[in-house]
Amino acid sequence: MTLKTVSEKGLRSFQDARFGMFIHWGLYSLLGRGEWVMHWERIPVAEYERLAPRFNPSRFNADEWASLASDAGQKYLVITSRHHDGFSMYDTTLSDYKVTRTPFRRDPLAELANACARRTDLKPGFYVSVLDWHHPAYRFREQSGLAWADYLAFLHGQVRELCTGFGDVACFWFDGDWPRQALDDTNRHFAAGGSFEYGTLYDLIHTLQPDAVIHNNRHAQPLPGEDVQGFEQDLPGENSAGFNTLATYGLPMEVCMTMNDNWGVHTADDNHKSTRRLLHTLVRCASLNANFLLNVGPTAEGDILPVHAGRLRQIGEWLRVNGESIYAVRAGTVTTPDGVSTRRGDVHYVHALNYGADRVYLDHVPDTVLRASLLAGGRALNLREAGGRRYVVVPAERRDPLATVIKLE
Ligand code: FHN
Repeated sequence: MTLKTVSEKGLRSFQDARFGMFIHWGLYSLLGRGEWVMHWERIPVAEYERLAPRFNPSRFNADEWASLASDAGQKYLVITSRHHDGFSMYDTTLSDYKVTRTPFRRDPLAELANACARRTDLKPGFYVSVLDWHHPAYRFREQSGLAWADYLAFLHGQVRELCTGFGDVACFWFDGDWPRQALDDTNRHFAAGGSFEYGTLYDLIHTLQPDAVIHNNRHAQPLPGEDVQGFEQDLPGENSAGFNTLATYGLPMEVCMTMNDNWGVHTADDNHKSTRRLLHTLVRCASLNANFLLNVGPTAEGDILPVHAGRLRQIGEWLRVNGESIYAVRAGTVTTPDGVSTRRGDVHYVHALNYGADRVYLDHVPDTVLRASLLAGGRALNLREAGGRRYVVVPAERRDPLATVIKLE
């Protein structure tokens, strides 16, 4: 079987988007101790299920989340349709363990997809955990008498629902299959009962949603049909999280990252990254041909934490002035000691991220470049040369404390 891939149009628009919002939201949000709370605290299935009758996020407003993403300059959002806890956050016909069977009764994925459809600048994407700590055909085949094929029918059936019920989807984001993970007595139930039949699954998506890219967070070499190579909590080439030992394989890339240290809301986690650090990560991603999918973990009431919303809005303010250097660009070729660059054709954008001195040195400037200017405001800069090296001087009062962009054309 020849595997399909995403359409050229879909891949281009995904890459052009560069910045997305990741949303981890589910029953675990009620406990406020991260999305792995069921596993870390060894909460039995029957006890965890008792969270469902408590789920009623009265302050959830899909248009507000969509408009925050838009204010941040994000072009797509990816929300957990079902995380490892097995609870479906949409009105699936394939399980009763779902959000529409809680007091909330509403379908947040449908509301978010509709909120995106009302705008022109945002598309929805869906996170799907292939690992399921709850499903009887994944974890409890012996007791339930179900077969692995029953789980596959559920997984593939849910993906079909997500492909057909929510309009245009930007991406499918799979998680929970970590081929290099060591198993022991605490996590033996993570092991799949057979193949996930990715070939069939990916062809289903590429047929029903030809413009949707497929990302599978396998922490391993991408398989045929996967359109994007992912990096979790690290830039390509870095490995602070321990997952990212891989080479890059020439595919478009996406980096996903938490704002603090957890994906799902954690009330004791105040280790929020600064706006500057988050923005620099976005800029560095763009300079490496990678998208940046920045996570928020909303509360069980349906609020995105104000501290996260604030950082998103600050990034958005910077993007409103400097977005030309981030959207629809590709990896840069000009180099600079204290920053990075992006490029669109013969136009180069150099991001001065840290100032060691007045001069911003520019190396590998192609001959096509005749002038330099500040992207913010358009003021011309003299393109000078000393000792065979090009440089510009950016006056202190013109520097952006977050990142200054020099346009070369
Ligand atoms: O276990 C998940 C985790 O909860 C979260 O969803 C992240 C997002 O990249 N992925 C897994 C860890 O690799």
